Amino acid sequence: MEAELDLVLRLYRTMAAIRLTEERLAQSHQAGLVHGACHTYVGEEAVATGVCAHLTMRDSVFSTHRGHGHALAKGVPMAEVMAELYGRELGCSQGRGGSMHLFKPEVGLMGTSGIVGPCILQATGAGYSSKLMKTGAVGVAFFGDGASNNGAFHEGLNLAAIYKLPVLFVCENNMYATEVPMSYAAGNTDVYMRAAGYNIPGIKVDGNNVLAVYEAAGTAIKRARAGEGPTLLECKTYRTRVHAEGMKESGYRPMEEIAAWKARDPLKLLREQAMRDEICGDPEFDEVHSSVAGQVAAAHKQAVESPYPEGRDALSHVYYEVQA
Ligand SMILES: Cc1ncc(C[n+]2csc(CCOP(=O)(O)OP(=O)(O)O)c2C)c(N)n1
Repeated sequence: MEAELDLVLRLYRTMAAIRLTEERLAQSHQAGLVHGACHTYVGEEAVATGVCAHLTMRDSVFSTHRGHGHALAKGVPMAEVMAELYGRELGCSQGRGGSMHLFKPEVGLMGTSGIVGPCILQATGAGYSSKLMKTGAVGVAFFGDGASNNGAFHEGLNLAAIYKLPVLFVCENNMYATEVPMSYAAGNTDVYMRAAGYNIPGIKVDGNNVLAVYEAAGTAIKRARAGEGPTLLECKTYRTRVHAEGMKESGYRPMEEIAAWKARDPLKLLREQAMRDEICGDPEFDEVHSSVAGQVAAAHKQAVESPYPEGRDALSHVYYEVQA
């Protein structure tokens, strides 16, 4: 087990990397550098960070339209994430995919997707493959509360349950699917309770508390690796920016609610907790924060300096090429 200080600063570093990358991407979107949509993960950083801290490169992550944080936490370099949104050669999908098609199988990031729901089934498939091949790897699906009302949720959880597959289903319940409140879309807004229908553990955790997410995910992943089957982990969280960059707060959620969640910022909560527990204080966090800020600035520079793909290469890197 890592020393507490190392763990706290490691988790903080990942959250800061996601936060500062997202803020840079939001500015880049305003400047017209981003081609296509840009759904940021600001406010939800603790979820990807706490879960991915337990994963190795052999474990697979399947993600959503809001996937930059998952990609970064799983180990895709910042410059490759940014360059992908800027449509450049350096991008992890060679600039072909943009924000919602981030892929880097070498580190186990098996894809972000604009189609809401299927990542649940793909992670189930990864769990099935792991079981057949006896690799010990875990499949992880990150998805929103909106996706939990999609048929893929039932199919994936049911299949994983009956075959006891090594899968972690992580529901990032930020209370809204675009502008539709979960309280309007579901009879029971507690997604974790649905686990009982599949006879698997369902855990609810404060998704803004990275140490709580880390602990709950650790238990679930240990269980998966031991062959005991899947877990549904519901992280209660909030996106503090608009659904997608360029949209406006149109009145579907109260400003006081946004302010209340901003006051529970996951980076701030970790600082406060570490100070209360006398693990470390602002100087240590500030040092990490400024070193991450330097990395983000360098990654952005590298990304904008990367060329756009040549027209003649439009059909390469699109399909898997079998080596002769
Ligand atoms: C299958 C499918 N249905 C609908 C959409 C349109 N859509 C895009 S984002 C979104 C909301 C998803 O909400 P949620 O799963 O809670 O994720 P969040 O955006 O809150 O992170 C919807 C419905 C889609 N992309 N795919």
